[in-house]
Amino acid sequence: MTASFNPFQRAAYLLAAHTPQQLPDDSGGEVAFAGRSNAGKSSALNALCQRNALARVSKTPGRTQQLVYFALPPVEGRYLVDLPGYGYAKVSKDLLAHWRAFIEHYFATREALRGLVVVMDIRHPLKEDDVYMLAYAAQRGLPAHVLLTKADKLSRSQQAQTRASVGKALAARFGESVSVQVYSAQTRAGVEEARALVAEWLDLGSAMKH
Ligand SMILES: Nc1nc2c(ncn2[C@@H]2O[C@H](COP(=O)(O)OP(=O)(O)O)[C@@H](O)[C@H]2O)c(=O)[nH]1
Ligand SMILES: [Mg+2]
Repeated sequence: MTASFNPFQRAAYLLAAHTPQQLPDDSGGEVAFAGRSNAGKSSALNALCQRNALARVSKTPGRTQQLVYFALPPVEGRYLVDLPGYGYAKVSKDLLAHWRAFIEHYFATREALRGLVVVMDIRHPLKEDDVYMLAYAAQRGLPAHVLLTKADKLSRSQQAQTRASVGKALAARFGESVSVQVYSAQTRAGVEEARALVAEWLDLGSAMKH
């Protein structure tokens, strides 16, 4: 069996930032992962990295309000960033305001940010907060990519239908800067496609040769 090379396989927890001051040096390259709580973001990250417990898969959503950085050894200065899950009703107003301000600051100022991945449950795509996140990226001229995850919950034809309608809505709103694919952490469908795109954004192919 030939497994294709996975540059994320050695991904390792680096730090969790609650404030902008705690972020790593803004000199490398990073790709941020966003999504509603329970959309399947942690599972999507784990599948991407071919790891079981890199990002914590949780039954109690919305607890963590921090930016979690994963390093990508042996390459230095490249990160995957797990953004806090949003859309969770039980978060207090203060925490929500703090989180919004932090995320807006992050998107507005973070030079290292190369692209945004928004993870959506394929059965509930394009909620208001998802569109906000995509708009933050678009404002910066950053590319974004949508993972329609938990695809295993739908039939093939339903998957294709949702992909097409979400693609159309995204193109109308954001033009060509946002792409979309079907994904499943459970069956690994679409994992290699996502890996290839994130690796390209991070320029990992050439970074590994040097
Ligand atoms: N069937 C199915 N369930 C999934 C998939 N991805 C995540 N889940 C489940 O959805 C729930 C939330 O997943 P998690 O990754 O913690 O979501 P997060 O809150 O967005 O990080 C968990 O019960 C996961 O097992 C998938 O691709 N297929
Ligand atoms: Mg999570």
